[in-house]
Amino acid sequence: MKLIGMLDSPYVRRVAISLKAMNFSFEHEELSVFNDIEKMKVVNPLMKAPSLMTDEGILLIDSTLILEYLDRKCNENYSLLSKNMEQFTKSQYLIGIALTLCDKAVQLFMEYNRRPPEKFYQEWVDRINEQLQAGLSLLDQQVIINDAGYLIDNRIMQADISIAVMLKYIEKKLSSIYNNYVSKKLKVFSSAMESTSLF
Ligand SMILES: N[C@@H](CCC(=O)N[C@@H](CS)C(=O)NCC(=O)O)C(=O)O
Repeated sequence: MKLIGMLDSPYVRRVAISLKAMNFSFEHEELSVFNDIEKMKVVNPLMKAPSLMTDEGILLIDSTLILEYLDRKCNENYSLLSKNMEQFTKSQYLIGIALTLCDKAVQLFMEYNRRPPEKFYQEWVDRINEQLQAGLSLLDQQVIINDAGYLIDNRIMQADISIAVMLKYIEKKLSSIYNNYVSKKLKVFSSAMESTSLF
């Protein structure tokens, strides 16, 4: 399998970390959707990352669909989604918040770094800021770190990975949001995850 995309993308990173957690061997081609457009178009004409080329030569797009494919393919001991319905539902809930926060964080970064200043869209930026603050506050209320240091089970699962990569993206790209709106509990969780060998 080959993963295509840059690790500064939270979506690419969640797939890369999950591939390792699921014990897959894979190649990684670090192509940027902005700086390597011509090479990217050859791999994926839709110019989206992550893209995953399967061993059968099928190109999968969208981190959640890629992870669903990998979860079905992996040895079930390495699955990152619980078979227990209560844990699974909690996990999907937390991943939903994490992915929405990823979307909003990427959109805000684009507003500040890609949109021409004369086209700056203040109402949209205000809306995204409100969504980021609401999502981070909700996440803080909903996250319970267990004695093993994880959120769903006694080992790392997809919710842990998705929340951790989202927090790191915000820390690196939107430091004022991170400093002002990410709770102490979430910062401690992020540091703990980032210090593990998978990350
Ligand atoms: N929902 C998608 C989002 C992926 C995404 O937006 N990736 C960005 C890079 S961080 C991208 O491909 N941007 C280029 C574009 O949207 O045209 C996923 O989970 O994979």
